[in-house]
Amino acid sequence: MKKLAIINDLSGVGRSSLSIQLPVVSCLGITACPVPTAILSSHTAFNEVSKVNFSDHMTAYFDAWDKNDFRFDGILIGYLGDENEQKIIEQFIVKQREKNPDVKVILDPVMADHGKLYRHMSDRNISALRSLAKHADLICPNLTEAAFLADYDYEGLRETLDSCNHDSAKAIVFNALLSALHHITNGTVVITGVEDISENDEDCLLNVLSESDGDVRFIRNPKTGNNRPGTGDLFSAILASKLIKGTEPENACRTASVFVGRAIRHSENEHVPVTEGVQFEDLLHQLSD
Ligand code: PXL
Repeated sequence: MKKLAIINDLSGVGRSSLSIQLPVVSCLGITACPVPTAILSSHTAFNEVSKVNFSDHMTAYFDAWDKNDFRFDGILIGYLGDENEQKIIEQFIVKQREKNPDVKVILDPVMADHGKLYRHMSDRNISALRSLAKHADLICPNLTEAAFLADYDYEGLRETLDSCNHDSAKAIVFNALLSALHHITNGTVVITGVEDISENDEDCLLNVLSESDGDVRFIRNPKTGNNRPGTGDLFSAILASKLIKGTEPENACRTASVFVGRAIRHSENEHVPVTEGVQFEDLLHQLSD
């Protein structure tokens, strides 16, 4: 059975990060090996949050893994407790690549959404994530994170995209942003969950996939409800699991985005409060089929 190391926070309430990724990865038939980056009482969209970073313990954690000669088929990185974790994670990646040159590193640069950094995030986190992106085979920022990584003005980018009526115009805008992102990573880039209106005037979520050979593809799904916390974590967990099982990035993105769309629709139908994320538990069987 393939093994995926999942480096992300453990948040008690709100279905984000490890809380959603562990069951999803297991359900996809992959052994999920968590590395907590921080322990939070809930994700940071709630008013009261208690947060403890794991950075002081992470080196010993990885050293023990190394001494046991644990090897992984993939490494999925999400929310960092603080920017000091970047170097420790980079050392872990380098050692794993020595043991297994085919290990796939997937970075979801979790730091922001809707034009704003999450609470506890700063410029230092942006630099740390830029540095980690150099080691990644694939990065999957949302539009805000892509703008921060590429040092673009988010509002300007959003306005320009909104003024484009056709995909050919949108492709020009995305190509410029993607070329900046390909300067910080040699890997594939997927810009996820971009709010979009299709050429038939339907609200949809757009994923923009760009492999390093320069081919850019748009993957659209109908918008099925409100934006919710944890959907990026859900997307990246499915994407990473599919990639290490050998699925091509485009198909992996399609599977991930269809499931995220269903989970959002189901959460709307069940009247789940937005801060509680997506109700995925009773849909998990659809992933294992
Ligand atoms: O889902 C992204 C995420 C992960 N981890 C923490 C968060 C968020 C988004 O708010 O607060 C702690």
